Amino acid sequence: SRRFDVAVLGLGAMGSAVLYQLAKRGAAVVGLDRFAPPHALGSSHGETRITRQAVGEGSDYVPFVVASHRIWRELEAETGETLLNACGALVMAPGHGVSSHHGKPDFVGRSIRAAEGAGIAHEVLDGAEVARRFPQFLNLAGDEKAYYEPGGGFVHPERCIAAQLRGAGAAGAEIRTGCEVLALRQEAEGVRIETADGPILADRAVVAAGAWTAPLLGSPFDRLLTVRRQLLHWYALADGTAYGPNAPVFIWMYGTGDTDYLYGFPPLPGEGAIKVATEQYSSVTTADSVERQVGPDESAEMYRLRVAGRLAGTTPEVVRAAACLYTVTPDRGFIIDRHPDTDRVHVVSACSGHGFKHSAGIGEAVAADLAGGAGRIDLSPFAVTRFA
Ligand code: PYC
Repeated sequence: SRRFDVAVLGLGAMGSAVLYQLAKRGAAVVGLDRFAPPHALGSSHGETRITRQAVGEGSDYVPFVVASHRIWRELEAETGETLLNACGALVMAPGHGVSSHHGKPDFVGRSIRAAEGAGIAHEVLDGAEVARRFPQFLNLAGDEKAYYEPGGGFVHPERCIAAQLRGAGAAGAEIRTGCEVLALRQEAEGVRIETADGPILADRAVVAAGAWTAPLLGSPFDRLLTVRRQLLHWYALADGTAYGPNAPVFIWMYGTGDTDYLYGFPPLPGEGAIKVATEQYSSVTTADSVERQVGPDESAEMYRLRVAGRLAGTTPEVVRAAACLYTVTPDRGFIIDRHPDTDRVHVVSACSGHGFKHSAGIGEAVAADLAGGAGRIDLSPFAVTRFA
């Protein structure tokens, strides 16, 4: 059977980007997914994902998101589709106490410093200014400090994945959907991938399997990664007038507890609803056992505890809800590295709930790393050995 330069396992945010970039470079690539991406069973669905270029999680991430915006704009020009909506991004926390986000204390301050360090256009706003410019946020404490990035906003994850898979296919990639990988073994001359449809041989494999990474690879990933069920809720708007054309995406830490926060998106045109979410780190699940239905009680509780009295014009009527998986590392950073024991296997996954905005740029960086040449970004901050 045909032998490939690279097999990419998992075609979500990261896998579709890696496949696309490798195919564009002329590599003989095959992409495998157990479902039919873009799908709603992993971590890359729900129509919108926040993007912001001053990355409070760490300035090491900034080159990825900057590259991603460039790639999405290029893809938009090629496909005529809208992938990135730069409606602005607001990150806000109370001035009293210290609020963390994604495990990073003083996330607003970190975002400001990341913007200053990378020369990203931004404004620092106080609570009064936020209230004046963004009337959708109700009952502000008044002492807020906010980071506002006019070039931030949201991306459409399913469209980005579909565009990259189409681009990969057009550049010669073979794409096998409905193809479950049963085992992966490094041999002297390459890797052998056992699938239900027979073996695949490649010089290298890129595992971008998200929540399926630990079940596939075992140690050390089974020890490092936890899968967390997160919920996305869409609430009907009784009155959308507060969400004008400049309504930003937002991360609003309204308290100082780790999960005293909600994030959300402006309503999409014609939608009449607003998508919001929070995060939880108190329970773990697995990709195969997770409850993918969202109970009405879960959306009702979210509304009561976090949305009511905070977002103008909303009602508790649930238009839609979805469960999404985070694959989380101990420091809530990423893993982009060779497998510690099998150097022909690369792991590009476990993005701890803040990966999508970086995905197109990571695809480019990983392809450059594998193929050699332009577009290299220092990947050492994402090494798996940091957890040794
Ligand atoms: O990466 O901006 C982000 C984000 C917010 C909530 C989850 N991820």
